[in-house]
Amino acid sequence: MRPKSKTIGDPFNGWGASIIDTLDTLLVMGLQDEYNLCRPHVNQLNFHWIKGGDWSQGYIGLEDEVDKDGKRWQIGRDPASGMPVFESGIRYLGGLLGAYDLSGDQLMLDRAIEIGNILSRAFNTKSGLPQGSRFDPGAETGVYHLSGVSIAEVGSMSLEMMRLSYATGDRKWFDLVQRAMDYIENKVIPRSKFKPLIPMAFSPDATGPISGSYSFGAMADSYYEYLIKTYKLLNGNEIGKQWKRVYEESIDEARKVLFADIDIFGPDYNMMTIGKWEHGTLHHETEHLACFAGAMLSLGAKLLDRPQDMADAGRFTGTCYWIGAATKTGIQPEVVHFYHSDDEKRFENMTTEIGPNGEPRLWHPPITEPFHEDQVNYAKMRKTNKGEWLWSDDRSPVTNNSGRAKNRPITYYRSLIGQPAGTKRVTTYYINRPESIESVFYMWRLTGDRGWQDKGWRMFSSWMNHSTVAGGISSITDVTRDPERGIVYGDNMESFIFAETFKYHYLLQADPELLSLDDYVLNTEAHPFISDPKAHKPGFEGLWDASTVKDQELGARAEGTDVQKWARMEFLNRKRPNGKAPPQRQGGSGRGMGGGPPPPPPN
Ligand code: DMJ
Repeated sequence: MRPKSKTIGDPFNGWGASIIDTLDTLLVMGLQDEYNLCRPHVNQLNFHWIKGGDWSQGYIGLEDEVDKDGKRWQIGRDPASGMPVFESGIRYLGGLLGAYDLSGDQLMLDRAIEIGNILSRAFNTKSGLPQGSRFDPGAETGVYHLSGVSIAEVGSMSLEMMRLSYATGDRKWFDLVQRAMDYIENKVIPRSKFKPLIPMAFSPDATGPISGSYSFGAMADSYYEYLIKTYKLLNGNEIGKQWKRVYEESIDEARKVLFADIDIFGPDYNMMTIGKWEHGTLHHETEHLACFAGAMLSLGAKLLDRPQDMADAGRFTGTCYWIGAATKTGIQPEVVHFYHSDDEKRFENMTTEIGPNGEPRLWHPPITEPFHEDQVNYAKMRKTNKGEWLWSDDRSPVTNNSGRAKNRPITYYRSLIGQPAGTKRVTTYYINRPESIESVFYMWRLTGDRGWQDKGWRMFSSWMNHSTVAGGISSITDVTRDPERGIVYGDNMESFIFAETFKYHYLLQADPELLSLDDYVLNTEAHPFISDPKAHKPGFEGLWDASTVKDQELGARAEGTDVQKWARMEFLNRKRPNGKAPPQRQGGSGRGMGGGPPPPPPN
C-alpha cells in the first residue's frame, strides 16, 4: 500500500498480501473482530487470477462478442502471470498457516492447501530446487531447467511446506522440500569455496565450482534461518540431524569468513558485523536484512547449546541497534559500510570552535610544506579549472600550514567521519523492515535481559515519530537527514510491516507466555507454526472463538474478491478485439469471470 498518496501497488499477485500477512498478528493482538472481517476475503480469493490474468484457463466471450471475422471471441490461459514463488510461500502460505495455527480455523488450512498445491509445481525442476523468482504455475513444459537462482529464494520453503504436511497428514509437500535440501547438501555445497556456506547466487544444474559472493543479507538470509528453524520443526527426529549439521557447520564457517569486529570505536562498544565477502575481500557492511542473524544465532544457541553464538547474537544485535540509534531520526538505514580500523580516512579534523548553529566546525588539517599534488586527498579537496586547490566542504583555498591556523593555537581533534559515525557509505532509506527488532525480541525472550525491551521501545518511538502519515506508516528515503528539515516519505507500506514489524514490537512488550518460542517456530515473515503438533493442536492458545463467526456470510469460495473481479474485467477489456468492453449486464460475468452461465438478455 502507498500510505502517503493513499493508493495501492501490489507486486504479489493482487491477492491482498497486507490482509493475509496481518491475520495472525490480529489474533496475537486480540483483534478478533478484525480477523473475522478478513475471512470473506480469504474465502473468495481466486488463486488462478493474478492481476486479472488467469494462469490456469482461458476465457470464452459471450455469444455476441465476436471478432472481426465473426467468430466468437476467446483467449487462452495467461502464461505471463508470473507468480513469485518465495514471496507467495512466506507471505500467503505462511500467513494462512500461521492464522490456522493460532485459530484452528479450517478455512485457513483449506486455502493453504490450495496454495501449497500450486507452489508444488515450482519444484518440477531438474534439481528439485524450486523455481525461485516468478513462475508460470500453468505451464505444462515438463521438467524445468534453472539458470541463476538465489539461495534465499530456493532454500526458504521448508517450514511452510513441512508444516502443511504435518497439519494435513499428507507428506507430499514435506518430500519436495526435503528432496531440495538433499540436493543442496549433496550437489550445491560441495561446489562452494567456503563449504557449507553457499554463494548468494548460483546455477543449480551446473557442476563446476561456484564463484560468487557470500553474506547473511539479501539473497542469502532466510536459507540459514530455515536450517535451524526446520531443525526445531522436525522435533529432533532423524532427518533433523541433517539440518542441524548443515546449520552448525555454516555458522562455524561464517564466523571465519563473514564475522568481523567493528573496533573503530574502541573495545567498550563491543561491536561486530556480519559482512559481505566479495571478490576476495570482506566488506565491513551491515545490511538491515542481515540483522535477523541475532535472532537466528540466539535461537540456535539455545536449541543446540552454543554459548559463543549467544554472545555473538548479543554483540551483533547491539550493533544493529546502535546503527539506528546513531542516525538523526533514530532509525536504521538499509545498509551501512564501516571503515576498517586501519583506514586513516575514517577521521576528520574538527575544531573546538562552534559554528553558527551550535555545531563543531570542521578544521582543515595543516598541510605540510611543500604542498605536492600527491598529498592531495581527493575526497576532501578539489582543483578548480584555474589550477587552484579548494577544500571540498567550504571551498576555501588550501594553503600550506593551513591559513586558518595562523596566529592561533591548533585546537582541533579527530572525529570519526559519517553518520552513523565511522561509516564511509550509507544506503539511507528505511522501508519499515523488521530484522533488527526481530533480533531484539529474540534476545529479550531468550536471555530475559530487560535492557532489550528498553532498546526496542526507543526503536518504536523513533519509528512512529517519523514514519506515521495519514494513511498508515510510510517508508522514509533518508533516515540520516535532520527531521527538522522535514521527512521525505517513500510512500510505501509493505505487507511485512503487519506480519513482522508490528508483531515483534508488540510481543517484545507483551507477556512472554504469549506466542512462546517453546511452542512455535516463526517463519521468515514471522508467521507462527506449531512446532510440536503432538503437544499442541491449532488454536490451543484460545486466541479465536469460532462461535463468533457462526452466521458469517463468506461469499462464494474462490469466486474472486470484488477487487479481483474488477482486475479481471479490466484485463479482459484490454485483450478484447478493439479493446471494447462488452455490453453491461446485470450480474453477468461469463465463463472465466468466476460466475455461472450468463443471465438471459434483458427484455
Ligand atoms: C521479509 O519479507 C522477510 O523477512 C524476508 O525473509 C526478507 N525480508 C523481508 C522484510 O525485510
